[in-house]
Amino acid sequence: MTADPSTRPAAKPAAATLITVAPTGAELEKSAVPALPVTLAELVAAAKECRAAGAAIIHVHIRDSEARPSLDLGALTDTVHALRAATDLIVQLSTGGAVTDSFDRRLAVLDAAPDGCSLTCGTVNFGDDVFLNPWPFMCDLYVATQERGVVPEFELFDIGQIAALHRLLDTFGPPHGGHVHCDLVLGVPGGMPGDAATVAQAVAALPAGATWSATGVGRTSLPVMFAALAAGGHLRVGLEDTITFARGRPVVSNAELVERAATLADLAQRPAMTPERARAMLGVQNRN
Ligand code: KMH
Ligand code: ZN
Repeated sequence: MTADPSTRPAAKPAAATLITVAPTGAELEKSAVPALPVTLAELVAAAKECRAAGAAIIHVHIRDSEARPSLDLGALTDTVHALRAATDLIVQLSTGGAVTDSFDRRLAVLDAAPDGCSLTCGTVNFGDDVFLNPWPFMCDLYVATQERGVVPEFELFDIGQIAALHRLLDTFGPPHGGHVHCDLVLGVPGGMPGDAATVAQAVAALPAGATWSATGVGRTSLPVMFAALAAGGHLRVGLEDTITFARGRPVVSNAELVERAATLADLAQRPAMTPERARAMLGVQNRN
């Protein structure tokens, strides 16, 4: 890693909270989680509700006609257009896809011309599976984002991936838009644990000037949310990561997770950020 955390200036706490909603993911079955938006109509409806509740970014995975995860380019392009027509949310497409997706198909996601995309900074055990992100693929994807003018969000599932992020920036320079924004994903079985100490450890290792959000998978959702707010970070919520609102009570909709995040952000005196303000922070171009 290039930066010694002890010599970096303390990050200025953000005055507002960027809320990202990850409504669908690639892992859950619609039959097991009926609230999961899997059609374009369901996704657009969820996006509108989540925007009204305080979200500024939507992290998108799509499903095919049988609700299976898909990276179909035509459908991704239609999805980007539909979300833009219906909301002013920043549209971030997943390049992680499902663990079974090939690198070529994951790279081709950028052809759908989203505002942003996820870029995971290393391979990680993912439950019983492996989520593959070898260094050459990371490089190809990063350079493609720079060439296409897509703003990457660096997904970090483990502390070691932060070293890979530093290496990427040192090798290829800053991202499109000029600003580094990361998403700490904690609590994945095989990744970093979802607790406050790990949030603090990860944040201390991030590149100077980077902004970050955090999401805790499953039962780590609330501890990670509180830790992120306490440490001046931003939030990601949604059914991709959390299907239980409280013990024994399934999540009813993505919007209720965004509402809860926005309420906590209000209490922390850092209310939800508008998409317009998020665009300025992240270096995402205005579409108009
Ligand atoms: N579905 C996971 C294998 C991303 O969207 O970039 C990967 C994932 C990360 O969800
Ligand atoms: Zn995802």
